[in-house]
Amino acid sequence: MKGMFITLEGIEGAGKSSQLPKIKAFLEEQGHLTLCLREPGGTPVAEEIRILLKTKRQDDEITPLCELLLMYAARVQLVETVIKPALADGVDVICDRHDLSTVAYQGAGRKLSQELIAALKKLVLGDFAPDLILLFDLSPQLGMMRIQNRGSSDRFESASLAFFKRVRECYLKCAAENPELIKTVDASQSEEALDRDIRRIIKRML
Ligand code: T5A
Repeated sequence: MKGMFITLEGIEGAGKSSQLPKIKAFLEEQGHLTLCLREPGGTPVAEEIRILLKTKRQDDEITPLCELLLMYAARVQLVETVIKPALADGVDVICDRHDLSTVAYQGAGRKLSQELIAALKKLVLGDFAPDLILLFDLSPQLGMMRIQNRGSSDRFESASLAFFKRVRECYLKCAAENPELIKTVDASQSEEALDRDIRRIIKRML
């Protein structure tokens, strides 16, 4: 049987990485084999692209279009070499971010055309899509506070509050338009409460 493809989405600091091992543990309790990945990244090539994308630099500012293409270069490498083979082997894949991040960050955040992003997605991924998207919804103010507690910020974390407001609004609009696929959880709750909500959603899916 084919594995399930679950992706985690939301703004910075929403708690996706913190919940990832808990989701893995829950699926394994149910007897599933699971693989945890992140985007951009997850293969040696894609991890190098991740460093390029996250590093702040003064000498050669990455343009929004270059950023979009790098995201998709990393994604296609991960999907073709890791995600599709794992799913075909019956392994569940949980990925910290996937293509909805591009819609929210490069589309709403960087203001690139959503038509362009949809066309690129179709070209690169065809109909490949997650079985479930968990949207960790959090106010950008709270997300930024959590990030600042961590210390230095990367290229994305240095964006303005207005940028993250657009990203959040876009996520919520997509969730409202696709309620079967995208399940929103309140990421301002404690980690324990969030874990309970996520288990409930995944249980219904199983
Ligand atoms: N990107 C990515 C795009 O622009 N387009 C794309 O297509 C893709 C795929 C990736 C960057 O790339 C961008 C978006 C990103 O900026 P990243 O470091 O992977 O960079 O970024 P994030 O996925 O946002 O990782 P973060 O670590 O910033 O956010 P998380 O994973 O949501 O949050 P987490 O779990 O690390 O928690 C952050 C802090 O909050 C605390 C944690 O202890 C931690 O200190 N925390 C909580 N505190 C209180 N209550 C809770 N419930 C908490 N949960 C966690």
